[in-house]
Amino acid sequence: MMEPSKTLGEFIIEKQEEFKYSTGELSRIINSIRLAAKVVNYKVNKAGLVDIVGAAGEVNIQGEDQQKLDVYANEVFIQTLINREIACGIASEENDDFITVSGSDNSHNNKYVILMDPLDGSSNIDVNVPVGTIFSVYRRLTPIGSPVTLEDFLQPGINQVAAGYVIYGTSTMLVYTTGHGVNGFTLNPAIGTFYLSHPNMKFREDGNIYSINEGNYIHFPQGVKDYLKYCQKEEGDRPYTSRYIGSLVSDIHRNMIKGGIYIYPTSTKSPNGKLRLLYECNPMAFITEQAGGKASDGYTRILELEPTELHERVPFFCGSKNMVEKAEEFMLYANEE
Ligand code: P6P
Repeated sequence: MMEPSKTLGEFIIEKQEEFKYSTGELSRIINSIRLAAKVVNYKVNKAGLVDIVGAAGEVNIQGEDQQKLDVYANEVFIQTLINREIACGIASEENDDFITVSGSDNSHNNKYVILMDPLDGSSNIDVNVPVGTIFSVYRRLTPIGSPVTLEDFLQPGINQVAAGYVIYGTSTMLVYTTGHGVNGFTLNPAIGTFYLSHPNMKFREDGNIYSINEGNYIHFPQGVKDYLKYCQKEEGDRPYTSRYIGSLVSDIHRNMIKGGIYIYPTSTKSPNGKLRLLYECNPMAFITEQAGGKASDGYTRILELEPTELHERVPFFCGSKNMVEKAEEFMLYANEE
């Protein structure tokens, strides 16, 4: 008989000793993400029933004020993290400034800062396209017992102690790393339990999928234009296939499984790119590297970039190692001309 898959809870207990800090802390971090993901999943999957649940900003038939789903998701993740007494600070795409969490005893004794994009790609909800939650976890730098400061959030990605994403798709998955590989858990909605469905996820070194919004082609840097022409040329295993969902978590999740590269470059419309370094690029880069892939801004490793602002944007090249390196070659060559 097939061995029943391990649950997320059993996996956390089994892997606890890999988390280099206190034993209970990783559990509390991932367990709070797990709970919030189930709550948000329920709401996201109901979103299509607008006339029953009501569209955002309207009052539904129960007379409840409808929140925008990304606002709702933000509140669920923030409150769940606060309740678990694990975070001393939280930063979110939905909040201009970071949130100081003093703890129930007002001691500021919690040790971790969590940065997140609570519902990335939320504009896709109305057209039933998968969306995601992205989270990134650091140990605070400033003394325990004092209020968290901006310095605790502006850490390079190499300092992350955990990172992951939830993808609300045809099935809901939680995929995360604590620096010892990447594992994916699929929710069984009938019983509300996540099961280990994708152990030790790996990016293929090569792939034939490129994910980029070619509608911005004329605004791209020359190196990106040259790389796209390379992808589309009849030679060897090319032309590659273009697949772009417009939902970062979905595009990277597919590329990790099938092999591929995701690019959001600078453009004249987005001179620093569109994606946020701290709570989109760094966590996805940590996961990508842990799965054997590569992530850069076209020149420099994402995880080594020194952040200067909470919501700063960077160009993002992420995916199969050989594909990212080929794209970086074109970026370098174009700069030398
Ligand atoms: P564009 C969603 O808004 C997002 O942040 C990512 O999830 C996605 O990959 C990208 O932006 C899509 O941006 O400009 O192609 O619509």
